[in-house]
Amino acid sequence: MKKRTLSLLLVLFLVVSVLAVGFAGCAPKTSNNQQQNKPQKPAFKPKAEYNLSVVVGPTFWWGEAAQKFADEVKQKTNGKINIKVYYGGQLFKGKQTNEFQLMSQGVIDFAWGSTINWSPTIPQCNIFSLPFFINNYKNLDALENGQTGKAIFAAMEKKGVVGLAWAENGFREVTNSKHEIKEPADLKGLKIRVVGSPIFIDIFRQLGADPVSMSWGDAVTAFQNGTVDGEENPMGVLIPVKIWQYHKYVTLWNYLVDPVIVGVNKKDWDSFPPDIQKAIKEAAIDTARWEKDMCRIGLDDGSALKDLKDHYGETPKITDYIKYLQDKGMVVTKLTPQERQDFINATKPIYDKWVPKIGEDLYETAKKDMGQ
Ligand code: X2X
Repeated sequence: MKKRTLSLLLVLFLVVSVLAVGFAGCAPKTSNNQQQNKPQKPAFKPKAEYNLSVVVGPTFWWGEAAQKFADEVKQKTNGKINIKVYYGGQLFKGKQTNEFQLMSQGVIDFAWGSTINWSPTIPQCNIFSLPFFINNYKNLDALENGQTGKAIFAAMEKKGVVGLAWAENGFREVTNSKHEIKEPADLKGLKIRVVGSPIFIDIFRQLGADPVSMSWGDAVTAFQNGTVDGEENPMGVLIPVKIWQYHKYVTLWNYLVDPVIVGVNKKDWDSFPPDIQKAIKEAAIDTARWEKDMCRIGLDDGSALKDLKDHYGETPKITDYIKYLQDKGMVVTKLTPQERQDFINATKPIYDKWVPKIGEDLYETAKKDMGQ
């Protein structure tokens, strides 16, 4: 009896062993190994709230787009990712050139930031600030979508920020309260507020003006108090800030361009599962496209207005920014090719100092992207 039980147990053991080996053989080996070796990633737990930094206020298209982005992210992630927009530079307490650094440290999670404000940390961003280098939207798009854009995003990523999309501030125009600016001599002695990036001080000194650098918040106070004679900004800022209240003259010289980048702290980004990353990236691209359209209405070949109507089903209130400024009483000056050439010649020395800082390679890459 005992012997029989023992033999039965032995047979049973053998059968179970054979079956177990058989099943193990059928199971996909890699997944088996992966399961054993891979450390279990903790389930994704989003922060209750992510913050987002914008220099300007909610009435600027740039500011409006940031809120659209936050809304779209919330909707596309079924409420999992909740972004709060902080306007007027609240997150960097006045010093807009600190925005990138704070984002790379994780104090700021997301930002819709100007390349001018980020260029003290990412010198490659100064490529957009070389005077009379980019000149039109076709060149700008070629840079952003080409190797130049890739190189800038790579440089950002090395410093802890992931670039999600290219939005826009725009081609910057010079305004002032004294007189028309048609040639470099007209800038002589004018006190011009410029942004914190040092290339702007160099450009305006080179042109004979008296530049003073200030953050945006202080700049608006300086316009109101008349402590500066002029400033330079794109339509997307000039119109919402109602620049005609302070300055009568605007010269459309398109001397340089200011893209806005939608960025996110890399640690935040890496914490998101792929489906959340995809949703955020799509929202960034979609809202950046809308914002670019808003910045370009009436200034491009008509594509921006058409895209707003066809893709977003929108007809904006103002469709001709230049006429709008004229209707508000501003004197709008367009340069003749010769006048423009005089400014180009006068700012050439800026390249000698700044191309080495930006990097000769990137400068050559940018020219290639533009087909030059
Ligand atoms: O400060 C400016 O002039 C502004 C609003 O255009 C930027 O943030 C670069």
